[in-house]
Amino acid sequence: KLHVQSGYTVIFFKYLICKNTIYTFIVPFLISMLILCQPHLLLVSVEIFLQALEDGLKRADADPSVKAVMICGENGKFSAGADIKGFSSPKRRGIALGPIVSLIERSEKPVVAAIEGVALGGGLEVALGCHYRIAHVKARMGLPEVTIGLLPGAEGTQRLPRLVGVPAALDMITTGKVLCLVIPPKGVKICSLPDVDALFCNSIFLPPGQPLGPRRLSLKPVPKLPNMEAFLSEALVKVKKQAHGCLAPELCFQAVKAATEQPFADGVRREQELFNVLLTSGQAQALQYAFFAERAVQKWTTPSGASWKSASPQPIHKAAVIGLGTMGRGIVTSLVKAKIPVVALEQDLEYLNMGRKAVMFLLEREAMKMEQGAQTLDFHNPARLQFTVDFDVLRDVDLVIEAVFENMALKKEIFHKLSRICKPGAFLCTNTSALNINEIASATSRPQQVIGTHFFSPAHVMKLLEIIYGHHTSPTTIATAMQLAKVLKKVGVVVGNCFGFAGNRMMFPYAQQAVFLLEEGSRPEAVDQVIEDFGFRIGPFRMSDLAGLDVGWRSRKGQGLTGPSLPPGTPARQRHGHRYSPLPDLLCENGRFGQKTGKGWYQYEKAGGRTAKPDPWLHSFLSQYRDTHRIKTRFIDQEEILERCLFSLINEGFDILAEGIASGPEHLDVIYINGYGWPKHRGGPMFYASTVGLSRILAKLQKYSEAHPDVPGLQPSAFLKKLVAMGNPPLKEWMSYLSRPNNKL
Ligand code: 3H9
Repeated sequence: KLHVQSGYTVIFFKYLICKNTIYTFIVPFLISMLILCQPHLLLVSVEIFLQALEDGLKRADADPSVKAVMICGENGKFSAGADIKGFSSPKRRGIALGPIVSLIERSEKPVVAAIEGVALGGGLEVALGCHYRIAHVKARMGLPEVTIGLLPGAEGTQRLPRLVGVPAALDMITTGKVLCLVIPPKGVKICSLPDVDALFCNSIFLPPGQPLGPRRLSLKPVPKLPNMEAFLSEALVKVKKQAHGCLAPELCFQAVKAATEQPFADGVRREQELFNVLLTSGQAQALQYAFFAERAVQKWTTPSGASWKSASPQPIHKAAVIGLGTMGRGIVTSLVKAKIPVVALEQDLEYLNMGRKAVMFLLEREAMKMEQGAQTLDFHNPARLQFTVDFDVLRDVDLVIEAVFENMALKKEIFHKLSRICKPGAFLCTNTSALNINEIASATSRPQQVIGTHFFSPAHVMKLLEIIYGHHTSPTTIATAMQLAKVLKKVGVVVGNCFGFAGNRMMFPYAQQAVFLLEEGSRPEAVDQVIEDFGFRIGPFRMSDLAGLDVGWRSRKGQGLTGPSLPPGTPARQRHGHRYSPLPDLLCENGRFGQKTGKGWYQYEKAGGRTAKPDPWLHSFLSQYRDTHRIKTRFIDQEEILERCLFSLINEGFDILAEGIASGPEHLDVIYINGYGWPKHRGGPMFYASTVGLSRILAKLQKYSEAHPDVPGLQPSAFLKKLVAMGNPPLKEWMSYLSRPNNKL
């Protein structure tokens, strides 16, 4: 009879004693190296953990009354793997988990891993060393080392292929995906842990005295494939293609390949060699920095002293989205996926019907990707998703996201209306990529509940949510928007209010340099190539063609930089005394809006086509343009392309930090990695700057600004100069060199 007590280990222990067939020796497992998911969980040193595990195993082996060992976690979690912080400490680098995993496997007594919650990285490798693995139906397992620039370094690359075969092991190890491996048998409801244990234990331990040899994974051969060589070479091509210059996936591949070619012990040696290459690589440091940066930005603060510690989010039971253009459609889809009931509103029935069709199409596609998706999302149910043209329907929503196009007058009109109609507690969010949050908030009677939520396209896919507080935005409103980001499975980053906020503001000088480089002699494909070789998913011109050149054109017309409002006599290549390139405007005047028109910086097979081909028309247009403006064409090398684009972006980042728009360099890095395709293995622009060296960046900016004195984006930031003068301090100290936070709000 199962005697249920409070703790999981106790339940298990009692169960086995009652059965009177076997005794358990429970190794108290989750200490240091095994980090649990909750912040309150204990972190103890790797040394203590490994020693405890080794001592426990030896004691169990020596004690004749112990018949079996079970390794489990506490508080519903097995293990999240090695302490990632430990990898940067040279002292801790030498400590090896692999030999302990081998020790587990060599044990003469059956060792069982009882997995609940997560078993990740080193945690799963421990489980692979056990003779049996039992798992809760909801347990999640994976080897995510690749995502922090490493490979499973405790023999996991050698044991996993022996357990699940090469294709599945390669997939797991080279992508780091976390899987729910246990599928409940047909007709079995998902049961609580004690039931599952009982179920599995019977089959594992009976009959007692089963030989352990066949249970030791290191002794098993790697399952053969009829076409292993061909399979591996195809897999390598795929891995390389998806890596975008990141080293870890390819080395993960090499380690698994070693398992297919060499005996276990040699494979382990190869794994170690490759692990050490990665461990000391800058990429691992960058990826581990990114892991912690993503968590650090959750702990937001503002220059006025508001912070995550004191602010509580309000629950969002129902939301509304205004405008069903590209952004609105994605936002509605995101909310439905997060199971938040949504009202979707458009200005008239024609737009509403178009929007409804598009949203349904996106949701059908998302549902197909999900297991039991359609039922779970239930988006045909009007209580979950309602379409309307009537603002009155918004009376009972807790939060509204306005996503109409970037027009201040229109946005203000909508906010004025919302302020009258929505219930007093409702939060009003504006999805804008640049407009002034304070001005939008001024149209309402509740500016404290107005906030910017800048989604990235496609909004149901992109992870970034830039959250912009205005002058009057309350801490509760910020906390609620951050909570919304979490519920939508996005990374929320809180920033201050300025034109373009943090992300786009840094993007302006980058995009500007890219166009200036064309004026001076380069070509779109040359610039894109350099940026993509650096690791960006897509270069600035391919990006511009994808997003549509008309978007920026409309904005520049609105700012009076081009079009009918441009004062007559304005020089073609100058605005407000600074260099300006009319090239993008000229392309638009020629009807070249990018992919949607089949022509932009590139040519496409047809309107809406995706394959960019260099366009001879554009090349001759560029040379005519240079002739007209008497620009001497020169060869521009890769170094100059990279430096002018990236260093001007970084330079703007320093200004943003100095102004208190972002509260730390990690914020800018998280924004760039999650919203702008910055290669994660380079840690984000500010981290990259720290690896290049601030003095070098400053020297280069000085050189380029001397050559282009009319380009403000190349004038080195005062904050950058200060940091260089202070001796190039490490990134985590940068903010301490700002005498006081100076918010421009
Ligand atoms: C490895 O195992 C190498 C092996 O091959 C052995 C080689 C010899 N280390 O994410 P959360 C912290 S490599 C240090 O917000 P969630 C995290 O920073 C490792 N800290 O919670 C945060 O701290 P704070 C392979 C860690 O519930 C707090 O815990 N393993 C670690 O959304 C809560 O985290 C991985 O890559 C860690 N390993 O998600 C797993 N894990 O509160 C990485 C967490 O101060 N971890 N923290 O900000 C994860 O994927 C998620 O954290 C997890 C929980 C799914 C576990």
